[in-house]
Amino acid sequence: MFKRLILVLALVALSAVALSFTVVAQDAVQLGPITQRVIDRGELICGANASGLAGFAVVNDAGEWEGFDVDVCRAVAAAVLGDATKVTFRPLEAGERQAAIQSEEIDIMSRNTTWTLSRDATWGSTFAPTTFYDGQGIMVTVASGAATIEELEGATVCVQSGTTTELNLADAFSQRNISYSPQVFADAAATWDAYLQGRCDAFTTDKSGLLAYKSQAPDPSQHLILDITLSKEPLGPLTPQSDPQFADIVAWTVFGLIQAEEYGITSANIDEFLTSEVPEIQRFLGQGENAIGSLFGIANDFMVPVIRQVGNYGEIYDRNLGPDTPFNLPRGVNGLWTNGGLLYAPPFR
Ligand SMILES: N[C@@H](CCC(=O)N[C@@H](CS)C(=O)NCC(=O)O)C(=O)O
Repeated sequence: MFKRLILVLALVALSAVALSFTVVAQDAVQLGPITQRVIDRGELICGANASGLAGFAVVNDAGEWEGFDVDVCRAVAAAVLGDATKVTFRPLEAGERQAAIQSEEIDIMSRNTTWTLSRDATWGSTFAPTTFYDGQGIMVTVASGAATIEELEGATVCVQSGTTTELNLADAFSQRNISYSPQVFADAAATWDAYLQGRCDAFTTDKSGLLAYKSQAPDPSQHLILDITLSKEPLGPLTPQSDPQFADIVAWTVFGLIQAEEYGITSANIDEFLTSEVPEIQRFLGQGENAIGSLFGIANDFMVPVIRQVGNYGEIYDRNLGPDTPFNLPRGVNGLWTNGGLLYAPPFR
């Protein structure tokens, strides 16, 4: 009898402790200013590529934004608002990016933007995990006869200002003692037009950008992307640094896209996974008693609308850059770590 009383008292004490933890956990989650304003507005404002970058950010014939970078913003809208369509895209030229992040006229930027130390420090931004590992390349006309960077001695190179491209170009040529003259333009369309009009011998940007531009050339077969990579260009979304919680939401949405691919969870089969009894899957999808999204103050099962409406990383990649697109770009370093690539998500626990 006495033992039973002790047991009951112990259980009561334990549940009181558990209850107070629950209360503490709930109290602790206050929405940060960006998450709050996105929810109040019912829409995410996403900085995007201004001139349209095929495969990454273009407005299609139906007037809708589409592309790899666009889908990253759609995924974040689905995570925070449960609706991937609630995004307004704000076109940004390369040189407009710092001001757009600093003034917070955008909530997030997903615009072929390279993560660098100086941007992290001086833009007042927080970079999310890299969504596309890229590198800078060089394109020339087949007519130029050049096949290597060394053959560009004395060449004129078209490049856009406000980019890492402009800085890397100087490094790459001076390091090899190759003389060149840069033709620098503030907007992408002018840079590309100058190259097409023969005002430059070469055009340089991220290799993803080169593929996009080449696909839009009047005759793509007249252009050659040299077999050289000048730099590392880790591209990904970034947010103003005023709201670390929102930055975490963006980071974990990106990780969630990667993790969903690793688990084989797709927009087509997600319902089967919702009833999975595997603890790891239940946690990832915020099912049962597992606190996941609620720890950020958003829907506990935030990854469910993301995967259902936008798909996992592999689906996003294939839809925009994969075998059924004009790019047919192999995954390479943008594969999962389990396939020898660089994509790796930390545990959802
Ligand atoms: N990843 C590089 C380059 C990004 C970049 O802006 N590339 C140009 C290629 S011409 C572009 O997309 N411009 C489009 C625009 O400014 O609208 C960076 O972050 O600086």
